[in-house]
Amino acid sequence: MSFDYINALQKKPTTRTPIWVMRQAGRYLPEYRATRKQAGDFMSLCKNKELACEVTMQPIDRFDLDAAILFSDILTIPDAMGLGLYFSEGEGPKFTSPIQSLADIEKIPTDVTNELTYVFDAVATIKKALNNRVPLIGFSGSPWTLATYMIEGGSSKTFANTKRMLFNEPQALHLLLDKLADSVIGYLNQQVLSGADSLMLFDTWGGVLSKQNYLDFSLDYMAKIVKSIKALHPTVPITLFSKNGGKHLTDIADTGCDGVGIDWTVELDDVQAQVGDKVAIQGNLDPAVMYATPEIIEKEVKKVLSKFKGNTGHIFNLGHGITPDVDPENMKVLVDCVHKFSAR
Ligand code: 1CP
Repeated sequence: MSFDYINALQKKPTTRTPIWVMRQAGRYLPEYRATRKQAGDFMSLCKNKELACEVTMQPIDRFDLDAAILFSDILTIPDAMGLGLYFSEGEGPKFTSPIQSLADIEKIPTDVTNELTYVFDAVATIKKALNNRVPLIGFSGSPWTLATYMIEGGSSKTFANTKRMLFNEPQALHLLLDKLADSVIGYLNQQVLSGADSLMLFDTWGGVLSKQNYLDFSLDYMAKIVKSIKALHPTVPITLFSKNGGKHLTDIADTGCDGVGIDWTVELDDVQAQVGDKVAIQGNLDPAVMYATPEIIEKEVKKVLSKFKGNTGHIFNLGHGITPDVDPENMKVLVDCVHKFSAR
């Protein structure tokens, strides 16, 4: 099997620039909204392997995408650690028992793979349904990003509690991050054993840290995960994505990862000049371009493609997830334009 998505990550020749889109399965698709309604709530959808498989396949059936991504969430690990995850309508994720002290951190378990078998079952079910059409991406949140949700008790704008712990009790935060890194290693290892062909770490909130704090509290733990997974599965490509991480790209590329995800606040040619010899680059169309007309989308796609030099090492994506109010027809325009204008 030869896939442009895997080949691009490994800098092998590709027939065209591969594309997948963060949140490609989700609320912008009417068929997703229907399955989600059938499941009841979001976590029930994640915990039902047939329905998780169904929504993973929906964008693959509709568009000519080059990879599928497991339908799940990054908050499965904190949920398995006993924090009580729930989704309140319109408010995003919440925890009934957020982390408030060192004592809370000492109590949480590290080996949670037994609580996450529903995720591995979903991976195996999706892998079978894909029947080698396209590769399957497994994923986890980064320890830092997971820690922010666990300490804030949900989404946050200021990360006040997490940063308070970072400055007042750095050792407590390091203990939590250590436990999370070990959990993530076990989690990703099981995803590969169940059929994931490639892995991605979402560090959505890495960009809110200063340089040294980013290195110490986010990147170090991602580097540990990369090293451990590479020792177990040397040929499985790993992509790291720190949103707003433009200042840290050379540090990220030095972890031994295969791909670096970038958002739209950096220029693809600058990034390629910095790290293009070491890693493949994933990105970086502004997700808001998806609100524009097909003609504008085509123009913006050409702009991104023209910034990358060479025939491999670029995986097209948005700089962050596709938003729920995008017209699905524009997703088709995007995918087809990327392929049409990058054919070798
Ligand atoms: O109502 C619904 O249907 C729930 C919306 C939703 C969806 C579709 C959530 C809740 N999660 C997901 C799926 C999801 N989440 C995937 C599936 C695969 C795909 O990409 O198609 C993935 C990879 C994630 C990862 C995820 N969850 C991240 C990292 C990536 C990113 O977007 O930055 C984060 C931060 C989360 C937390 C989360 N889960 C859900 C929401 C709405 C959020 C974000 C909350 C916030 O902004 O803080």
